[in-house]
Amino acid sequence: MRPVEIDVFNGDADGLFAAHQLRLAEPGPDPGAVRIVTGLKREIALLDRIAPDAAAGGALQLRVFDIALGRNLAPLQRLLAAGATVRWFDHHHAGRIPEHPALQTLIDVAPDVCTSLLVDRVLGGRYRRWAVAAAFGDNLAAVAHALGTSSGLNEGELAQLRELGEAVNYNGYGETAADVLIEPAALYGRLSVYGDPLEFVGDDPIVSELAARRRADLATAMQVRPWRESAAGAVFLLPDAGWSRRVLGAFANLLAERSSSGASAVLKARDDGSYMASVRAPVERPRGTDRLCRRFGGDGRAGAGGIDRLAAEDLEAFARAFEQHDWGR
Ligand SMILES: [Mn+2]
Repeated sequence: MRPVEIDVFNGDADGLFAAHQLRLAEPGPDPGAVRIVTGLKREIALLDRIAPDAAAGGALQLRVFDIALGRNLAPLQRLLAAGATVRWFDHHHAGRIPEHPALQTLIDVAPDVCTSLLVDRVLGGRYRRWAVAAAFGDNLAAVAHALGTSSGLNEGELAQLRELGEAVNYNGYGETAADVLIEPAALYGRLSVYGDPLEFVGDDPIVSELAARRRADLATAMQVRPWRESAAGAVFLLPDAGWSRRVLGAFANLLAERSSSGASAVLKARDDGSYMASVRAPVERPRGTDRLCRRFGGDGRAGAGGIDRLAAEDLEAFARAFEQHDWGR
C-alpha cells in the first residue's frame, strides 16, 4: 500500500518555508501524492481538517510545522490511534506532549528560534536561505542576519530574503481569504517549485506585490495615535477594516523594532464588539508575553503573542495587565 503523506503547516513564512525545506530534502515517493493542509496564520487547529480514516491501514505519514501541539491535541491523538506516523516541528508552547512511539517531536520554545531554523538544524543548513528568510519573517532579524552572513550571503541578498520573509509572513494575516492577496496554499504551490528563494524572488512578481501592500497598510497604521502610553509601552486601538485585519502583527513587529525599550499591544475591533490583540515584548527582553496572553485566552511565545478574542468588558483589565506585566527592566 502506498503511503499517504500530508504536510500540515502554518500559513506564514515560517510555516511555509519549514515545510518546503524538509520537502526539498525528502521529496517522498511521489511528489504528486503529497497533500498539504494550511490556512491563514490565525488558523491553528489544522489537524481537525484531516479525517481519521485518511490513516486507514497505518500508511499515513504526517509532518507538522509551526502550529502549537496543544491546540491540536485531540485530533493528534485520534490520528495516532488510527495508525498515523507524525513528525512535529515547532517553537510554540506545547503543553503536555503525549508519549507515543509513532510521534516524533522537535519543539524548542527558545526566543531566538523559529520552526524553519529547527528544520535547518536537522538538515545541517542544506536549504539555509529559506531558513534565513523565515527568520526575518518571524521577526528574528538579528538571528537571520547573523546566520545569513555566516553562510556567505551579502547584504543585497540578505535584503531580498528579508523582503521575501516579511512579505510571505504578511500574507498570512487576515480573518478571511478575502483579506489576503493570495491564499497561503496557492502561494506555497508557487514557491515550492524553487530550490533557491532568491530565484523565486527574481522570477515571481507576487513577492513585490505583497511587499507593496504591506508598506501601504503599515503607512495607514502609522497614522494612528496610541490609545494608552505608560512606562510599560504603548497600546493601540485600530478600527475593523481590511488593512487593519492584515496589518495587526506587522504593525506590532514594527513598533517592537522601533521602540526596543517598550512593549507594545495592538488591538483591533472585531465585528462582534470584541477585540483581536497582537502583543510584543521589548525586543531586548522577550519574556512572558505568552503568559500575559494566556490570561486572556490567547497564546504565543516569550517575545510575541496574540489574543484571538478579547471581550469588550475585558479591555480595561487587559490594558492594566499589560501595564503591570513584568517586562524585566
Ligand atoms: Mn513561527
